[in-house]
Amino acid sequence: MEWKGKKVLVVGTGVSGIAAAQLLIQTGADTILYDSNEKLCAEDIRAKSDGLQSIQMIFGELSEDIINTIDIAVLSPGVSTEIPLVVQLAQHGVTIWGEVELAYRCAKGRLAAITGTNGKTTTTALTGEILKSHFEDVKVVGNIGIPYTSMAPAMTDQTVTVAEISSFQLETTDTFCPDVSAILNITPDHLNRHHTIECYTAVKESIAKNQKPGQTCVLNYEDPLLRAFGKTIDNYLNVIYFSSKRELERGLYLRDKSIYLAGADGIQKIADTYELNLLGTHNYENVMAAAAVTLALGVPLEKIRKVLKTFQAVAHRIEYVDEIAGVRYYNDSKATNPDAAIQGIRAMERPTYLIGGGYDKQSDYGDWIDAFDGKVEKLVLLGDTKEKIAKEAREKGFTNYVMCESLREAVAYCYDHARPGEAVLLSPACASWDMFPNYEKRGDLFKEMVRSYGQREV
Ligand code: UMA
Repeated sequence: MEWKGKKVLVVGTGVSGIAAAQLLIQTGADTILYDSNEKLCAEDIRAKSDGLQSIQMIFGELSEDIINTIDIAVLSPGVSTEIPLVVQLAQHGVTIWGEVELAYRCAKGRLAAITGTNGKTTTTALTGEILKSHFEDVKVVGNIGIPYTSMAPAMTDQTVTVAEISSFQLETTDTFCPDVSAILNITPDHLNRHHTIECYTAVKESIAKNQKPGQTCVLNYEDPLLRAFGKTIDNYLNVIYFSSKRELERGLYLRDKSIYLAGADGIQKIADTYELNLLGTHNYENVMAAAAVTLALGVPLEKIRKVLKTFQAVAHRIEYVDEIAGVRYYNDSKATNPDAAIQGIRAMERPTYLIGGGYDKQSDYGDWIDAFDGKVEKLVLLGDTKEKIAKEAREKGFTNYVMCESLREAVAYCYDHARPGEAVLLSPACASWDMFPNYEKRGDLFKEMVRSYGQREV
């Protein structure tokens, strides 16, 4: 490995940092594991992670003396390239890679990489299931929760990998080059990190930046940014479009509740939407993207059709939890931005107690509030953004909200007030990081509370 014997600094001790450090140690790098959180304890990290017994760990400040010794820094996705430490490392001539870049340099076999503002976890999970129906060795990695570095050492030339790749991860790629890339959609998100929609779009589109002639890029034809991007790459890449709004001469499209593939073999039906366990137009787009990616990797259409009929929605995405005293509870904790939350409220067919608010990513909530469409019985707000959302709601004439201090209080409020025939939806339109380590923990607490109320009713 090109980093053998080099001094490598891993920044972040979350799942990515730990996996990156383990890979580096196995492959002969002189590794330091660093985290800006000075409250962390080396013994705790060693106790829960194999192979880190003799690694140097530093928390809090990183001294100039140490920085001077570093050859390569591997950043966790949550670490921005703009923080003073990373700027300082770059000024010292240190090579900066993301955890994904490190993994890619070590990985083998073929790779499909999926990005987009929304739908990437569902699409990646579905793509993984389809690939598993045809290939022996399939790995599903990335933002979905399994660090790419944790799987890379076990890959062979026969491995087929599907990676969910976030904008945070793309920011620090260099040679990363998937055989098949897919960009599902681009709407404003993570603007506190990427600043402008233009920068965010450029980062998302960089998933295809190293792709070579003949490789494939799957794009949503109905996203104006992506259609424009397609025109800039279709002279050398195999661009496959999908559309939920019109028939395409070539590509995949939704028409009259069926999904079709139009290509060299004419028009073939892939599935009727009633056969799918995924609901909503956004999910049909995810299905089309997964089918396009797996077709490009050589999976026969018949196998794709079979998996589509059995695949279930992923946890935390408009996930039905329980019905208690005539009230249905749904967990959409994965709606970490307004666009995803719009899909959550659109999917509701009952008057809804909507729990929203969380970490401030400087989003605009106007379109989300417009999508309430008379369905929101009460907006139950919490988190850093609660005042901001309340203000935007008032400006739009929506005043039917209450403020809560915690998710526990919000769920209790909904349980006390929602009546039979109504629904309670946790769909925050914000990340969870003001109150939880991640959206899964937020959704798990919601489900745990709902289930405990269910027990009470029995
Ligand atoms: N840290 C620093 N300095 C910083 C920032 C963070 O030292 O400037 C430290 C923190 O103190 C903490 C650690 O870094 O100890 C956390 O690292 P991390 O935030 O990168 O989290 P990981 O546990 O490594 O998880 C990451 C992804 N997290 C983020 O992108 C914020 C996970 O995506 C991903 O599943 C995992 O890698 C495996 O690839 C989560 C996510 O919320 C699900 N992603 C965002 C989204 O989907 O919208 C992009």
